[in-house]
Amino acid sequence: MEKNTRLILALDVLDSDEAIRISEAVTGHVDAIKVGYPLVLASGLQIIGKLAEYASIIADFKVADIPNTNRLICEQVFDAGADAVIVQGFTGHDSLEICVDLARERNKDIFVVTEMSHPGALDLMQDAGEKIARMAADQKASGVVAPATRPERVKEIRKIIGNELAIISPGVGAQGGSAADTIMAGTDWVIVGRKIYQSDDPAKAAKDIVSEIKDVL
Ligand code: O7M
Repeated sequence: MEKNTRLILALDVLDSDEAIRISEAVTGHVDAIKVGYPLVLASGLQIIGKLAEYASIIADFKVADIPNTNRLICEQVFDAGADAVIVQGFTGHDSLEICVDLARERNKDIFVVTEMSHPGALDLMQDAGEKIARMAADQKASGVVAPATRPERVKEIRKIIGNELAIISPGVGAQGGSAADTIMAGTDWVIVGRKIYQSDDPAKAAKDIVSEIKDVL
């Protein structure tokens, strides 16, 4: 994934025509489009190949199973044209390792969820987040997912993983996080969904976030 605008669009719309229209509109303003269950369940896995015409595709399936099942999932997602897959880290080293090995064979990326952005992540996930970040670094995953709603946690996670791994951060806009604060905390890319795809002018919404990011770099 090229690091140009440092913005990833989370495209959680349910209609494939709308997904294509928005992707076309934001071309050049985003470095990647994150596609997850909402869009894929509504429109089929082939949407990944269609959207790959506009940007790199990160498939957000938060893969969280035993190693064999994880491999079967990642193979299909890479075959469909995704450049990266997001996996959960809490399932442990073997479940992660099989995904990272497969991605390496295929020259693709794996991003590992550490601590999530919503309030409920404090119930259980936060305690495990730093250990998961360390595991992702040990396994040489491409990067981790850390919360834009808690820039101080992004800073902590950056200290743990160093500069070899990337950080991608959701929670900007609708969840209250700030793109500028998250970039300053050490994230590489912010992930933004509703603030862009629910806007009357998604291209302008994306452009505005990119200028906010550029202002603090
Ligand atoms: O900007 P939003 O809130 O409309 O969308 C945020 C997107 O990021 C949405 O697709 C969420 O599923 C996702 N996300 C989080 O919001 N918080 C997390 O902690 C993790 C993710 C995510 O992308 O996980 C990989």
